[in-house]
Amino acid sequence: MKRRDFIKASALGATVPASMLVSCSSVNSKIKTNKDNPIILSTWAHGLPANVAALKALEKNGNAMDAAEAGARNSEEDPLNTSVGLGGLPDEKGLVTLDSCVMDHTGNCGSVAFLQNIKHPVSVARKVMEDTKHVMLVGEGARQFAISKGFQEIDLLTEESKKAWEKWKVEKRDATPHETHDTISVLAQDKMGDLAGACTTSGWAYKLHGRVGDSPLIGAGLFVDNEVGAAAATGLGEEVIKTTGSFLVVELMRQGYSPTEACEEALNRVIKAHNGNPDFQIGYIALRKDGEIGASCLKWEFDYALAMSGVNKLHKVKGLI
Ligand code: SD4
Repeated sequence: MKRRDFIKASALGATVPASMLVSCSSVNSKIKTNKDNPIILSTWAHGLPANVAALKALEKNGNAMDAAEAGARNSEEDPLNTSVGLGGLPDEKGLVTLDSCVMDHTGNCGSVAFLQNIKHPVSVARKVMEDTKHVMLVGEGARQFAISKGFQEIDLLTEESKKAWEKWKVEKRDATPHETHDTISVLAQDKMGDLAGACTTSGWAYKLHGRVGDSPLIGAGLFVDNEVGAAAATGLGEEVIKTTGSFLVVELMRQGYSPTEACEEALNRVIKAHNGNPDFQIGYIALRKDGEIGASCLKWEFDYALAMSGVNKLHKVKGLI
């Protein structure tokens, strides 16, 4: 039985012998490093300007973490993006609450959740990573931390997002994350071949006050393993959390799945859990250490922006079901 077939069979319930596990864990040592060929991979169409900002950070001698952060900041300050930072649609109470995380090539990570009134949660997440002994700060504590680090407080609700929320309050219609699907995840590989990622969102529009999604959760919204690859998610956070989606994608790549196959297999778990017919969207992007990239989504379509070898282009994948 080929390794891939064996792994698939074992996922269906067969036992994995110890010899196979040893063989699997050594697979990652065979993944070559893509060097001197930076790659930026981001979710959705606003990934295009995010990639440009990320590439600029690399040009200024930034590393993969600088690039991923710069890309995420680009969407956070765009008032037209209704799922991220400024202009992000608020929760049921009309409050914009932000979730974000970063992870670098050393396995270090930082995260903020339920953060309010700060324009660049991704940079606060990075400060948590670099300046504290912790991984995650939430709510009022995260806001106070941000202010202590010099971040300015601003009102993130724009005229447009306020109007949209007022309309929703009258209609009280169920909104779903795939209606306002603009969460940005940025995966970056610098010229040294190191990987890093960032994920940032205002989350599910009109969510319950206090709701936190997958985007600030390491392993769910984002995961980076510098030996293997990086992955990130967009879509219905609750379902990404239940399958530890981004971690799963990276682990599948470690086991020999290609980046696209890994994204698909992670989504297959969700499809199975929903009897073959999930009525929501999840999209994954994956960047392997050797520079191969992949993406997949559950339903409809999903756009991702890929910048490499001097070309920054939007690509589309069709849903698996
Ligand atoms: C969340 N995953 O808060 C985010 C939403 C999202 O594109 O990705 N929208 O669940």
